[in-house]
Amino acid sequence: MTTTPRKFSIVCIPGDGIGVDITEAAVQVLGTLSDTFGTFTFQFTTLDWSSKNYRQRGYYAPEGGVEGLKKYDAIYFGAVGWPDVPDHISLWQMILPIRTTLNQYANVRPTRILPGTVSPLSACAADPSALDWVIVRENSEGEYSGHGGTTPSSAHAAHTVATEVSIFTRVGIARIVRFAFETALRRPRRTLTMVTKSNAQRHGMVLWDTVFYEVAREYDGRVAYDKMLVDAMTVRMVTRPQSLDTIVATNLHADILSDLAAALSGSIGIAPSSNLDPSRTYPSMFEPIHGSAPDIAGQGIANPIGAFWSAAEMVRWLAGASDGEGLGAESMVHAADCLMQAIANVTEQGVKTRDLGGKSGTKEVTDAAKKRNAG
Ligand code: GGG
Repeated sequence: MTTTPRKFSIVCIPGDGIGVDITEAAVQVLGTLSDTFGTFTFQFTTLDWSSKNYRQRGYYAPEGGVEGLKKYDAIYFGAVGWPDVPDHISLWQMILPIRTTLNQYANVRPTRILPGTVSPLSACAADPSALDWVIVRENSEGEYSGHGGTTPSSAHAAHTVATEVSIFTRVGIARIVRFAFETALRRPRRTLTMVTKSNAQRHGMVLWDTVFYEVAREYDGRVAYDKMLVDAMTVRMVTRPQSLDTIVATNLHADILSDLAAALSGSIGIAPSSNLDPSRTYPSMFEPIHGSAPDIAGQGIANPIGAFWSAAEMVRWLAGASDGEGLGAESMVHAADCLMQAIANVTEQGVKTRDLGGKSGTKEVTDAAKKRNAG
């Protein structure tokens, strides 16, 4: 029996620096994957929303551009940031409006040690599976609310005062905590750790603690849970990685912890992320967590593994789209698993970029992943 392949329209925003290198590599790998399986196809559209664009025209996304993303099935994002544009401009003109406009309130960041790679943690030398975490980052509010101001408006005046107001809402906290519990339910260790700084920050962080324990009652007996202060959490990640599984934290705390997690797993170059709208009203966005790395951009040496892992997460997410009941969904989940296996085979066989201690370039790693996908 032949069935028509499921078709997905993917909008790629390579962005800046190595974002361009690794997005191109991910598109190639996704193409090989869909050819191999034959049950789904991707139609790619590329948008040049970049710092270069900003310098030439004064904007990253044109007016109405972010709204226009709603017509796609998913967004694949590379990296943003370039030395001649202040980082708060590149974040606030592009990536943050996409996350908030498209209701992508859950940012999911898995971390584990890939075969053939080395963690700096001694606890993982004998047992790499000791580090196997999913960090769930609140992605829509908190410290990234953008409220506050500077008086006088110049940051260079002798007595400048600036405020940075974090906004935490009961609705926003409850939905991300519930999402994290649901994630923990599907994990082998079924453990959730919630991270705040509620000893020092007595309003928003205390609201987080309160709402967390309210939601936790729904999961009593199904998920083990505990609470950490963010400073103590960094110590626990380094000294007792095996005691952690799923972690939920605010926008800023989880951003920092996930960079640490990536470094502890061997390199930030391998770390993926999914910006999800769990309601599936709008497209979700998939991007490696690393930035644009201007120092190695365009040299053919960027690690594309974080981009491939993000692509695998995109395929897994698209498998659950509403038209996918039955074999279509099963085949795509299998394809995502195969891509993850291909990544593991590539690193295990020593085809690694410099950040992982190897000598291969982006193209060699990409070709090796494509070959294993097709095999
Ligand atoms: N590919 C991810 C990227 O470009 N990140 C740039 C960055 O600094 N992002 C900040 C954030 O995710 O909050």
